[in-house]
Amino acid sequence: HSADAHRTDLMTITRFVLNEQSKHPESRGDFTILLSHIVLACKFVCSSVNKAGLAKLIGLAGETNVQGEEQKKLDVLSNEVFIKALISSGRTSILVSEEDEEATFVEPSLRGKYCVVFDPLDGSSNIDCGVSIGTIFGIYMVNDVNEPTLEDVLQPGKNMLAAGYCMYGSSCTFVLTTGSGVNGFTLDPSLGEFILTHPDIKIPKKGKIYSVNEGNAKNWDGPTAFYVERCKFPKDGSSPKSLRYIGSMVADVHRTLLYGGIFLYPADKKSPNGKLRVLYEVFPMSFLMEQAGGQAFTGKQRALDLIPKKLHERSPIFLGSYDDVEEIKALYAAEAK
Ligand code: P6P
Repeated sequence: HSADAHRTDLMTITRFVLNEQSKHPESRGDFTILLSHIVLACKFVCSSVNKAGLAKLIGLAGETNVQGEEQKKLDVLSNEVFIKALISSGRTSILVSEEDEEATFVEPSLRGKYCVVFDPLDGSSNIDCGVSIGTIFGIYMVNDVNEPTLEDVLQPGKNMLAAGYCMYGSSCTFVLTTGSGVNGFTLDPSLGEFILTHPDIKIPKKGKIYSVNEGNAKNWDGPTAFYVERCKFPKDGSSPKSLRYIGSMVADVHRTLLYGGIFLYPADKKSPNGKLRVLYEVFPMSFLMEQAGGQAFTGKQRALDLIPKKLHERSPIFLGSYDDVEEIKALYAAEAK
């Protein structure tokens, strides 16, 4: 194969997932159908996010748009799009969204064997200044499709079958794991297809970047404060790490996945469980990090071992390069003694 042959070998996310499916002969293609609905919803959100800026600038957004309808906030619109797409896939039984206090139980005639937990537009407070934002999702198998219960979405993250995010930035990037590695796809707007651009992503074993909101330093506990201090004033004569903090989880995690380093949202005195939500922020990103050769830690345990008690509960999270997370684990272990 010459180099340019790869350029024409267009591997789309649809073909990629179908290839995965062919590895499971018993599969009836339910997951492939579910994922195609998630991908469609992401394409819609991508186009809405890209237009939002313009709509706002030329005054369409305001109170009403050209059709005189009330212009929906993007996160509300995104949530409706995902809920409708997931229900119409006929492959889900329970949906948990960051936007909805209660879980959505799909009506029996449209029920399927999957449960989807998602944040339809994470970091949406950053839209107006053009910072990248994203959709984050995780997929569980329902225990009994005839009797879906909240227990089906209060499973530890290690039970997730798949997880991913779609980042709406300078390009639209979809990153996915189905439990055998991590792959990245970039939307080609002219084709309307996600093309495989980052096959088999592996996070560097150790990085040179730490990513945390230093503005919370006053409230950090000992191990976090000590770790961050050591990032800035290394004792072993190595050069200090760089600080990169965007404040949009999908963007910060995507950079960490590709460049290496560590992303921290620790507990602090104000929020003893940190800020990020277990089901649809911590679990999907932790699953992706482990699948890419990194790790994810809550300050007490492996993030994916956590068993959530409430749909929207939070957890501190330290995720990224294997060796970097190992260092903070050692500091928390020493404190626990
Ligand atoms: P802080 C965005 O609001 C978000 O939920 C995540 O996307 C992001 O990582 C975090 O909050 C930023 O929080 O407290 O640093 O502004």
